[in-house]
Formats: sequence, C-alpha cells, structure tokens
Amino acid sequence: MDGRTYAADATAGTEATVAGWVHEIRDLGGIAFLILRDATGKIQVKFEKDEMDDELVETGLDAHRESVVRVTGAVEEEPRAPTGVEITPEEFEVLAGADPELPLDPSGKVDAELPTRLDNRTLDVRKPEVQAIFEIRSAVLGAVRETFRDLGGTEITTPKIVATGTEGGTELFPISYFGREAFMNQSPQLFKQLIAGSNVERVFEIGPIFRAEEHNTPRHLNEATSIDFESAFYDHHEAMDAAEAIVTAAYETVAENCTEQLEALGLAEEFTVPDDDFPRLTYQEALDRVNATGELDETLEWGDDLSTEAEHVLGQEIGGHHFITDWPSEVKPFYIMDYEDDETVSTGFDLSHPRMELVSGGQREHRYDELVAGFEQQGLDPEEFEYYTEMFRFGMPPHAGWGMGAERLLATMLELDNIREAVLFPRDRQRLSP
Ligand code: AMO
Repeated sequence: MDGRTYAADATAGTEATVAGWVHEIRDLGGIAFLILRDATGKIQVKFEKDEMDDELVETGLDAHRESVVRVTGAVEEEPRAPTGVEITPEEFEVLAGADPELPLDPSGKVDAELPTRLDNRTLDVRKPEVQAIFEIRSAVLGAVRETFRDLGGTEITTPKIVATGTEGGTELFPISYFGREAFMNQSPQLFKQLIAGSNVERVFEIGPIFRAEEHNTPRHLNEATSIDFESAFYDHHEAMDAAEAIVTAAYETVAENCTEQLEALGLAEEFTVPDDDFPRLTYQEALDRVNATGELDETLEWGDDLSTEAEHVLGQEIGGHHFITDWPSEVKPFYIMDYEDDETVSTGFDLSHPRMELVSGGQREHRYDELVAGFEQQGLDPEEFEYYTEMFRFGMPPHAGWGMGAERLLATMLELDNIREAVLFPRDRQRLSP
C-alpha cells in the first residue's frame, strides 16, 4: 500500500499512514485510544474528542474490533503507549469492517479450544503467539534449506501422486487417476534414492507426505511436511552427521533471529541450542537402558519395537536429542541395508527428542539382488517397483539418507502440546477443511 508505515517503524516527529486491525478501543470520556495491530505489533491512535472533527471521531470509535482501518496523522512520543509513540489521526478510513460477534477473540482474553481455533485460523493467527509459530516455521525451513545447500545438496521436488506405496500398505490414501488406482505419496523415498544415483548425487526435498494413520494423536498428521535428505557415497554415520547439522542449524537460526517470536511464546529465557554432538546408542543399548530403569511392566527384548512409553522412558534417561542405531533388520523397511557381517542387524537409525521421534534413516541397499530379495521378504511384489529396482542394475552407488518431520521438529523445539499447532490447516481423521 502506497506510503504505508508498519506500526513498529512509526517514529515520533513524522507524519505516517498506518494500516491494520482494530485490536481494542479504550474510551475514557474526553479522550479515547484505539490500538491498531499489524504484522509488526501495535500502535496507539489517540482521539481527543473536543479537538477533533466529530465525524472522524465517530468513524474511529464506532469501528468494531478486528475491522481493518487506515490512519494518517502526526506521530508523537508517548511513553505510556505500546511502542512509545502514538498517532493523532487526520484521516481515518475503515477498509473492511468486522462483524461485532467474533467466533474467536484474537486478543487472547477469552481462551478458545484448538478445534475452534483451527476452524477460524485467520483470526487465530492474529494472536502474536500463534503468528510467532509460523514466523519461526518459516525461519526454520529457511535455515534447513541454507544448511543443505552448504552441505552441497540440490533441492528437488518429486511426485505426490504415485502408483505404489513404500512405507507400509495400510497407511495409503487411494485416489482415482483417470480411472486407474493411484495413491498419495507417503514419502519421497524411492525418488530421492533414484536421483542420488544420478550425477546430482546429494539431494534434499521439503514437501508434503500423506499417511492414512490409524492414530489420531498429538504427534500424527495425515498430511505432514517431510524434510528429506539423500546422498550418494554417504554411509549411515555421515547421514547422521547431516541430521545433527540440520537440527542444530534450525535451533541456531531461531535463537539468533527470532527473539521477539520466542518472547511471544514465553520461551525467550529457556530456549537453548542443543550441542551438535547427539549421543548415538545402539538399539541393544537403548533396550538395556530402558530395562534398567524398571519403569516398564515388561522387559524389552531384541526384536521389540520401542513403544511410545519406552521411547519416553529413554528420553527421560538421556534428557536430549539422541540417535538409536543398529536396529533389528526385521523392523526396518526393505530399502535399509543390513550389516555385511550380521544380516539380522540393520544400518537403520532414528533420531529422537525426549518427547518424540524426529527422524528415520539409514544406509540404503544398493545391490540389485539383495534389494529384490528384501522386497520379497517384506511381502511386496518387486515387479510393481520395477521403475525403481531397474535403475539398480545400471550403477547405483552406495548411498544413505533420512526423513525428518518438520512439524515434529517445531513441536519439540517450541514445546507445543499438539503437532497441529505447527500446521496452518492440519489434516487429521476429523478435519478436511479449512
Ligand atoms: P518415517 O516413516 O519414519 O520414515 O518418517 C520419517 C519422519 O517423518 C515424520 N512423520 C510424521 N510426522 C507427522 N505425522 C505423521 N503421520 C508422520 N509420519 C512420519 C516423523 C518421522 O520420524 N522414508 C523414510 C525416511 C528415510 O529413511 O529417509 C520414512 O518416511 O518425524
């Protein structure tokens, strides 16, 4: 908008035009204050009734909360105002009125349940603490991209409509594709591997993944954002180094550039960047640590998946981000490579925050015969995946990579109770719109 000044930039001694939402109006009789809010914060607009044009005063004070207004006037110092300045209107215009009854109170004085907030996301994101989450999300994704590029990665985008699933058949969303059955992709897994096998070698993608999850939990979405990485000539140790670098860079960026947002979330004091040296425990060591606490009713044995409860106990024990490596081959997917000297153990790894798992990855099976055998062992028909397996006959280098849930990274970083807080328009079992 021509000549518009943001609330935070209006300086005393100038004439400015500001535009934004009516946050609140405080009418004290002879004098009234309208607090205008925009992306940068709040500014006070002063109405001195006796000294101002009646019509202007009326338009200003009759504006309902959350109406969009534009104000032009002199900016003067006022230490009691939110930004230390106030504006006295010479012109006042309502650009878009708001109904007097709001489904949600953006000033936060009246609490709303999450479903009401998600139904009215526009109003919800007007709250500074919600706005802050999405500004931090943007900063995190920016840092992730930049760090991948520093690591020599090339950003790719891969199809979301696919013919076959990769991460377990029950979690697929079927769709109709010109009369043929197709699916929403659960992971860019096979595509990123195929391109790691090209001259591009090291790739990353930030994009949607779709999972028809059984669970409606605070950690699961049906559409999530996956941060994926894959590199030729990397082993699983190097892939873990890259995951550590990405997580640390995300925290560093937030600590450096998002102080206001952390304040809005009440996290400014306690926010800390983790050491980029996350402990790496083997799966067996993880079982032993959990069993030693005696906190579970059962004793975990080799082959058991770590339940949410077991993950939680281990998280409390370790107290920070940690890798779990050397998983039993049978609990990891067909594309993960097993150790040469012991095929019951895989190079698969997870990276967890004490609250939840963030990453799965591993070194990939790049040997054609072993790959095809892996499909069969997992009950998958290798013929359906020929577009993928064929390429392994034409020089597929050793390679490794991982996938990280962007929302889980944010939920753990910002101590959000529910992963949906980190998604503008979440998709879950109940929610298909907005
Ligand atoms: P996995 O299925 O473990 O591995 O997913 C990787 C990471 O993605 C996130 N994630 C989810 N987040 C929210 N809601 C969901 N429903 C959801 N599902 C997954 C988690 C999880 O750790 N192809 C492999 C990765 C690889 O090996 O490169 C994969 O998809 O943070």
